[in-house]
Amino acid sequence: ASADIGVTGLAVMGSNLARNFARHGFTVALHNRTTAKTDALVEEHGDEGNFIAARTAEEFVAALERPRRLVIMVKAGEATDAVIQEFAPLLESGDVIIDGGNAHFADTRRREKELRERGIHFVGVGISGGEEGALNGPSIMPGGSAESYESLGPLLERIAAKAKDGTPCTTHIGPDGAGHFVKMVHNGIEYADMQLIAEAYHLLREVAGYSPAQIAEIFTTWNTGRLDSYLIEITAQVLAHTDAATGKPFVDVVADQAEQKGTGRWTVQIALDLGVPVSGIAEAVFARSLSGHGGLRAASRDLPGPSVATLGEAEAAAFADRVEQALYASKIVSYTQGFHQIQAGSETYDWDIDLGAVASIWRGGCIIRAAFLDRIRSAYDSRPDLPSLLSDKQFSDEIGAAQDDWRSVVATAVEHGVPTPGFSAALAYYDALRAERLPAALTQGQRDYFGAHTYRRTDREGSFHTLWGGDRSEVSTD
Ligand code: NBP
Repeated sequence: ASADIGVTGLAVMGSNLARNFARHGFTVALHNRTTAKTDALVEEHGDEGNFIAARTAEEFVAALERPRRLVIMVKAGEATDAVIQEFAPLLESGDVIIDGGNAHFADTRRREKELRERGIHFVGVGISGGEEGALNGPSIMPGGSAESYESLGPLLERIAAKAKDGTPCTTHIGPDGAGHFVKMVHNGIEYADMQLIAEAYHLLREVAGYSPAQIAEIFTTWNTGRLDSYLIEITAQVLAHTDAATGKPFVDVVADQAEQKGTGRWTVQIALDLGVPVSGIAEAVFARSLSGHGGLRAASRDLPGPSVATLGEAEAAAFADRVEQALYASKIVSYTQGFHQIQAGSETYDWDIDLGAVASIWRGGCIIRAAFLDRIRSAYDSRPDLPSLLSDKQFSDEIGAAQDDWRSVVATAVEHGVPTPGFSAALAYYDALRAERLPAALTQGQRDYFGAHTYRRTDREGSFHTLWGGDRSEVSTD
């Protein structure tokens, strides 16, 4: 046995991850259900490092040094369970199974528990950065036991992306499903970020009358400032691209129906279970879903909208500056909501997640990497019990400075009939948090009226009910 680590499941992600390990000097055992893929990998990339190709599960396990470290990179769901069933009987106490697929964290919790009872460490690992990241350095979010990280961590730190200051973009997130949970919320934030960028584009196009090429330039400029991020950078490239077949802007020949694989939906489903208001992520998921209802949209095309003229050239430039403010403020809110969800998950499942460390490992390798994450990291590092990102002085000052423009952009969007669910939801969240009193008091009154659900008072302890159907006197229900 001489392999430092093994990878089973050699589709695009597994192959690239195996090559990444090998390029960093690790000997990597390879296995795939269809052995032709193993052969192809060795044939095409065998010269990049030390690989041991295994044809059977037994050969694969025998190739691994103990304690064995075995990465599963197969299709998430039933395939993962099938592979675990195949390998677990061949392993020994202290060995580590690593699931790098996009598993639901609840599945990871179940698998971890089952394998722990058999003495095997099971580490659910969130990996972000797509194929390119897997090969050249992803952001890696491992869960599982602290003991397993001792064995696995040094390898992950070698292959992970490095932030600008050289820190590896991986850390032990927390026990059992913590890594996959954080990866899920990462993807939810990614949905929200993409939606906000899409709304900014839509406003610049519809309200200010800019062309995709002009908007590409605006995004390129934004990318030199506080919005500096991978997603803004690629947005500029997509908008600047011309379709070869028609000569039209690429964005105008792509069908406007966004698809999704499900991690955004999971984020919202779990947020509902945890009672965390992630309205920005939810609006992003719904916006993709609405775009996909082609029939409904076609049937609604004749609904009346406002008749407002596109802005003139001079106004357009000032409007673009305001959109930058609105985008930045809304982005702060999305991250505030996402980190709230991680905090809530951490409390519910006893994960003790370090939020500053999460921000730190998202600084490189992953889709939401952004200069902005450095600031989130310092906000949590200087105050780990920060109730919310919006309580950080620097963020609250910035959002305070942006708010007039943010409101003006949302108002303009409404006047022009351009949908901005992300911007609007973020602003509503901000205003709701700020409010001295919310109409929730009235909601409680209604609930007490029709369902005797009781209410608490602002001036006295206890629980009360008003006899709405009788003399409307108040009774204590404690
Ligand atoms: P796929 O998700 O397309 O899975 C293909 C692999 O699963 C092949 O190796 C296939 O073996 C194997 N497999 C299947 Br399907 N059923 C199996 C079974 N019952 N037993 C054993 N092996 C089985 O590959 P991928 O796109 O490379 O993604 C791998 C994992 O990484 C997924 O969980 C994905 O969600 C996750 N992920 C993907 C990305 C991305 O950008 N693509 C990013 C981050 C995470 P075969 O060759 O014999 O059919």
